[in-house]
Amino acid sequence: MFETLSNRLSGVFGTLTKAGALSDEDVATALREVRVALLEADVSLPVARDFVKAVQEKALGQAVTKSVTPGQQVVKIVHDELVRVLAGDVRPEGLRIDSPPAPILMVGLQGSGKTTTTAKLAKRLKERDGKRILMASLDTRRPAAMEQLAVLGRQVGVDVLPIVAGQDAVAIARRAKQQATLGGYDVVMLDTAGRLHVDAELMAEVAAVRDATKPHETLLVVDGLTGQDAVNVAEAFDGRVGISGVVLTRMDGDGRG
Ligand SMILES: Nc1nc2c(ncn2[C@@H]2O[C@H](COP(=O)(O)OP(=O)(O)O)[C@@H](O)[C@H]2O)c(=O)[nH]1
Ligand SMILES: [Mg+2]
Repeated sequence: MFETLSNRLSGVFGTLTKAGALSDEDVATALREVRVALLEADVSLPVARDFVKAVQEKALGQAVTKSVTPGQQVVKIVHDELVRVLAGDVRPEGLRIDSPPAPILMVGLQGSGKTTTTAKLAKRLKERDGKRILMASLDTRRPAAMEQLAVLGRQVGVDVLPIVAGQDAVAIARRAKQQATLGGYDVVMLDTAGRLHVDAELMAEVAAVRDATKPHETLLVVDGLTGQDAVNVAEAFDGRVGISGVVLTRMDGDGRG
């Protein structure tokens, strides 16, 4: 996403900085192209519109077209505004993992990267923060899912709750929490089953696990290539289950998203 976007913006800015004196018209044309570049990078229409409006106001306020290097000024305004939008106003807090064992519930659609992210996060908490982690797979739907987490656990050197055949998600979650208390773990990570789409059954199961375990964090894992639909998924999960954070996966992927 960022490569495509930065290529497009470089093109727009190249024209601007070469132009020397700028008319209001030049600025308006450039901003139209900025808007198209944002939309092509799958930025939502309201965000792109607000962005261009904010840049426009700042550009007019600083009487850009009368300055000596108008093109560079517009580029700087766009740059500052991009930084502002991407960074947001709030600094992210750390995970609430004091008062052990702290349950972290991982939720999301099937294939979004929950199991992979569970192992990645466990590795990081172990290595960077020196925490003792227990991971448990609540995915009773896909036969290989529990084994997948067990394999990842061996890879990153993190304990995984032993598999007991026939237990449902809530029973496994209870067993995981109990095991984490007895074993003196700092964090117990609960990797849930996903669905292809948001549906009532999935939400009911995740909500039941939440009620049984009282997670300190509920992290929604979303495939970063989903684009705008990620917002709908996040709203659905937040409305029904309540989420405390979002993890975007496949940011190493190409193109949109
Ligand atoms: N490229 C890439 N692939 C990922 C990433 N996260 C997960 N995957 C892959 O996506 C597939 C589904 O991931 P998985 O963790 O099993 O998803 P789950 O169904 O939500 O548990 C696997 O093949 C993972 O290797 C990521 O950040 N980047
Ligand atoms: Mg999984």
